[in-house]
Amino acid sequence: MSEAVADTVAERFTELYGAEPHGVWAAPGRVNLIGEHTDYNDGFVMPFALPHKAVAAVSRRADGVLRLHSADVEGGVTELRLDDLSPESDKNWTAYPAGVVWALREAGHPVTGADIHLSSTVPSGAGLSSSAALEVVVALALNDLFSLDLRGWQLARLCQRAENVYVGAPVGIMDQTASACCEAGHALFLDTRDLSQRQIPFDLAAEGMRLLVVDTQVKHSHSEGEYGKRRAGCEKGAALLGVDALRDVPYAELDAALARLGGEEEVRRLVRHIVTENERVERVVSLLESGDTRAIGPILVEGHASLRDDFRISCPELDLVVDTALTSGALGARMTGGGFGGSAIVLAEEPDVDAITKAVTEAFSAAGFTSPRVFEAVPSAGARRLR
Ligand code: GAF
Repeated sequence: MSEAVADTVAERFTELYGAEPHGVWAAPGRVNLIGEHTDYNDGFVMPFALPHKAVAAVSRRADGVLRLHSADVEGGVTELRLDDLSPESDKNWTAYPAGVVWALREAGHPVTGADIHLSSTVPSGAGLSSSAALEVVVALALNDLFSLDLRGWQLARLCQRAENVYVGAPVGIMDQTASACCEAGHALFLDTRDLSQRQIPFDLAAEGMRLLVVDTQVKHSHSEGEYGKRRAGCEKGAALLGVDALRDVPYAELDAALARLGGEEEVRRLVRHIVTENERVERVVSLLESGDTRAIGPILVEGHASLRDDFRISCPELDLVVDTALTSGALGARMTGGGFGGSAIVLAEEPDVDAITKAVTEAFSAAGFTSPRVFEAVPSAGARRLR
């Protein structure tokens, strides 16, 4: 399948730039199974890669010019000079690939220019990391073409810097690491403090289950203020508690920590979410490792309640997916990703999938919401060279 996509993207590159690309690369979007908003608190996350991916045909240039084109956006080729790249100067999609080039050069890597044509099947604004996929595919291509010899986690760090500084979105490290490092058939247990990783086998089909993604079609953006406010609130909580990051508050000491926060009600809620969410990730990992996959369902539901009530980043559409899926027999469900819209995940027995999909679709229609997009998420490969 990858090869056909690679050929199509390479052919379009050749039409645009008049020569064949030096190579074609892919980087996927992700869903996060559990561990939400923990990544900028040095905590635990557990994403897996989607089959949906950004594909880039790329050639090296030596003249300090960057040319960018996307099959997914109206408009022609954008031409930029590397010396002119500057943070937060670009509010278009081009800021993602240009930001990666900027971050690589700023870190001292000898990138001298490139022609890039991109095409992505990761839905944008759906909480499925379409931005990280764009960043990582460009980073991996340039890593190969300029022989930079950077590892997946190093590329992820550079992509995060591109997004934080160049694009101006204060995101954590989960999405870029997921796109760069996930493996097919596995979820990635990632410690975002030191980026240590464990690939956890996650083959639901073999156990008669499915994981559905329900894209509510409510668009979100992390450069808008609410994500940054949550992040600032967590940092305030860590400062008030005298720790480097909320990761350092042990679950067993949560009550004492909350008591110390006194009247800081908003901060207390954020702290409670982060500390309990880290503990939920650890529980999910140990259940999956002991083969008790069905038992993760209720933990997903706990996670959703915490995001809805304590972190306050759900929305009526996400809550409706979770409530309807659960009353229709799902094993578990929760919002996934940054929140304020985007997607939910639903863990279900295979025979229940159609009934759950129908119930959610009908509930959306009855509520007057835009019809959701429902698809099965199969843990897929991370970033790689296609040709
Ligand atoms: C977004 C961010 F990009 C991630 O870094 C992470 O914080 C996530 O929201 C919430 O878990 O996807």
